[in-house]
Amino acid sequence: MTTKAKNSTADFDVVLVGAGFAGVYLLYHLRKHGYKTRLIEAGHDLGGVWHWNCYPGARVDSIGAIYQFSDPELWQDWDFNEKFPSWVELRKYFHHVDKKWRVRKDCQFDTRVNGAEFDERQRVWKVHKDDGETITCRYFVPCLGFASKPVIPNFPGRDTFRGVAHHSAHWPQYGLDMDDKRIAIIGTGASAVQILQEASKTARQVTVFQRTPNLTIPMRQKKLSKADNVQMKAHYPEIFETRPRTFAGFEFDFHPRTWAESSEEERKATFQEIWEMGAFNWWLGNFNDVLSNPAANRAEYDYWRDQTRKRIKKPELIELLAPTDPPHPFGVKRPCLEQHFYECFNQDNVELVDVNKYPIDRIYDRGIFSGGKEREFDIIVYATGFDAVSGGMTQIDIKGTDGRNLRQHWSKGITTHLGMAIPDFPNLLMSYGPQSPSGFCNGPTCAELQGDWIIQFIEDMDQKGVSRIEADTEASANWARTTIEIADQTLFPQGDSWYVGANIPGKTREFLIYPGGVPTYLKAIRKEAESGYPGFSQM
Ligand code: N01
Repeated sequence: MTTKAKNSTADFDVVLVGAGFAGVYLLYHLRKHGYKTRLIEAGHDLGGVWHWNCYPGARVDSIGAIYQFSDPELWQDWDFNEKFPSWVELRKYFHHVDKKWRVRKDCQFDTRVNGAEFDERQRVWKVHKDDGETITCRYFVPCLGFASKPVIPNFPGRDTFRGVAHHSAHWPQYGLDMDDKRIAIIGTGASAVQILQEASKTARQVTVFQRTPNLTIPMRQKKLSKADNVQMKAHYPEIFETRPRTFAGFEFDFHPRTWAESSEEERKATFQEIWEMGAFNWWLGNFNDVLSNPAANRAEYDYWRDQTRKRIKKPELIELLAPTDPPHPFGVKRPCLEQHFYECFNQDNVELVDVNKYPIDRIYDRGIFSGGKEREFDIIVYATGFDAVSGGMTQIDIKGTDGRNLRQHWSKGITTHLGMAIPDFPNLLMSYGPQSPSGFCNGPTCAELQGDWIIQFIEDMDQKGVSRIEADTEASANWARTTIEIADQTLFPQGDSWYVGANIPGKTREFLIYPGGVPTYLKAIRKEAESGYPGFSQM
C-alpha cells in the first residue's frame, strides 16, 4: 500500500492517537477516502474515556440518542437500554461500531505515543511509541479528548497507604470489590458523584472529602424498552440535524427568552418546567442569560438550592451541600447529573468531611489523617480530576520546528488556530483540542464536525500538492484572543474550574475551551476552508 501523496516516503498518510469517538470516526472515514491510516491507543480496547473510566456507575451525561455516531448503518440496529447509558453499554456500542466499521484492524492497542517531531526534509512526522518503534506519517492527528491526563494531588504520605488506592480514571479493569469496605472518596466532581452512588449501596462506610460542593442536577434516568427505541429512532434524523445547530451539540438549546425580560410568573413557570426536565437542560437549556447575567444566574442557583435542600435530611449537611450563597456562579464549574446523590448522604454509612475545615494533612498506612483525626480506610478513591483539555497534548513530548516541545510552547498561554492547528507544529491537527468547543460539545457531535473538516483539509492540501501546512502565528493569536474575549462576556472565568486550568497548581489561568458555541465555531471553520485556508502557510 502506498500513501496518497505521490512523493511521500511516510509509512502512513495519517497517524491518529486515541480510540475514542474522534479517533474512531477519523480512522474509518480517512480509510474510506483512501488514506493509509494507523491509530495508536494506550488502552487495550476501543472506547477512549469509556475504556479508562470503568468505575461502577460511570455513565454519560448526554442522552444516548445524541451520544452516538449519526451513520444510520450504525444506529438502525443499535438499541440503548438506558436513557443515559453506562460505560458498560458504551463499550458494547464501540464493539458494535467495530463490527460495522472494522476499525480495530488498523489500531495498535496497549501502546503509548511518548514523543513526536517533524522532519523538515522529508516533511513527515516521526512518531515515537513506547514499544520502541518509530513510525512516520504525513499528518499527525492526536484525538485525546479533554480528560486523558488524570491528576492526583501531592498528598504527603500517599505511597505509604497499604490498602487499595486508585484514581477514578485508572479503576481496575477487573473491577474492585467494595462490599463491606471502608471507602474514602476524595473530590466531589462528576466521577465522585457517580462512584458514591454505587459504593454507598454495599460499603460499610463511605467518607467523601469535599472542598467545593458540586451543584448537581437530577438526571431523570429512565430504562428504555424496545418500543422506546423504535420511537426514538423515528426522531434520530431530526436529532442529528439539530445537533450542529445548538450551542453544545445537543438535541436542545438555550431557552429563547432571557430571564431579564421575563416576568416573575414566567421566570417561575420556566424554572419549574426546566427543572422537571432535569439533566443539562437546567444548565445549557435554561434562560439564555443565565451564564452571563449575574442576577439571572443567582435566581437559577436559588431555585436549585431550594429544590436540593428538600432532599437533605441531616441538618448539619444542608449548608455544606447546598449553601445559602453559591460557591461560584451556577454552571461555571461543570455541573454533573445525579440520580440519588443527596439521598446517599441521608444514609448512616455515608459521611461528609469538609476539607476546608478538616484538611487532608497526610495519608498514612491505614488511611487519611485529616483535621487532626485519623480515619482508617480499605480503599481510597482519588476522584481528583484531570489536567484537562491541554494536559493530554502536553504530556506527550511533541516537538515543534524550533526544537521546543508543546509544553514549552504553551507554558505562558495557548495559541491554536481554530482549536485544531498550532504554529510551529506543521501538519499536526488536533481533534477536541484546546480552544475548540471540546468540553462544551457533545463528544460525537464534535468528533464528526471536526473529523469532516480535518479530512476535507487533508484532501484539499493533497489536491493543491501542498505537503507542508502550518498555522499562522497571527491567525492563531487572533483565535486565542477571540476565545478569551467571548469567555469574558460570560460568568465562566469566575469559577476556579478545569475550564480555566485552575485545578492544576502552576497552570496558566486561561480559558481553555472555545465558548462561542458549536454553530459559531462551525461557521468559522467552514469559512476558513471555503476561503482557501488563509490562516495557514502552505508549501
Ligand atoms: O473531576 P473534577 P471529575 N483536596 O475535576 C477535588 C467529565 N466527566 O473526574 O472543586 C480536596 O470535576 C475537586 O475539588 P474543587 C466531566 O466533564 C464526565 O469528577 O477543585 N479535593 C473536585 O471536587 C467532568 O467535569 C462524566 O474544590 C480536591 C474533584 O476533586 C470532568 O470529566 C463522569 C483536591 C475533581 O473534580 C472531570 O470530572 C466523570 C484536593 N487537593 C467525568 N484536588 C460524565 O459524563 C482536587 N479536588 C458523567
